[in-house]
Amino acid sequence: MKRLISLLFCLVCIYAKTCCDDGWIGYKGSCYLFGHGLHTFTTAEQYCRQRNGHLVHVNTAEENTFLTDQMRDRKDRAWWLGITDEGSEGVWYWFDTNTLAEFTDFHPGDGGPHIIEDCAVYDPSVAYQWVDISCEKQAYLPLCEARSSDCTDAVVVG
Ligand SMILES: [Ca+2]
Ligand SMILES: [Ca+2]
Repeated sequence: MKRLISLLFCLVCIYAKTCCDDGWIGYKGSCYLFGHGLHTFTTAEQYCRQRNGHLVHVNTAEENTFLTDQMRDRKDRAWWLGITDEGSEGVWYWFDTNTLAEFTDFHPGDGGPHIIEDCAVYDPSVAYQWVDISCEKQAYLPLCEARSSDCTDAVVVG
């Protein structure tokens, strides 16, 4: 009986893990939205904020792989990352937390001290590695991330 109860509880937990708004995809405590429209960095970030998120903040290689797998299913499109080296050339900070990027996946030759390229996108032409680019270029899609809602915490209890 105890096992049955815990099984039922776990089913609830698994369901709870994907607590994301419609259209968002859940993965390990975050929700992701592959948005629409061609944006600059600033308007892409606004797009995400209007939906209670921010441009994607990639914490780990695992998260990056999850995202690039998703992108491969969405044709050859390029997506903004929430990252900038505006403050110090070649030193990349996450825009949502203003913290140094410990994980990056720049294509070789990209991500260096390029003065007019202070933002970055996932580029399908280089297998979705990151390419630095002008923040003003109105040519890329918004990829948003938000924390999944509190019900995820129930997983820890289980
Ligand atoms: Ca993240
Ligand atoms: Ca730069």
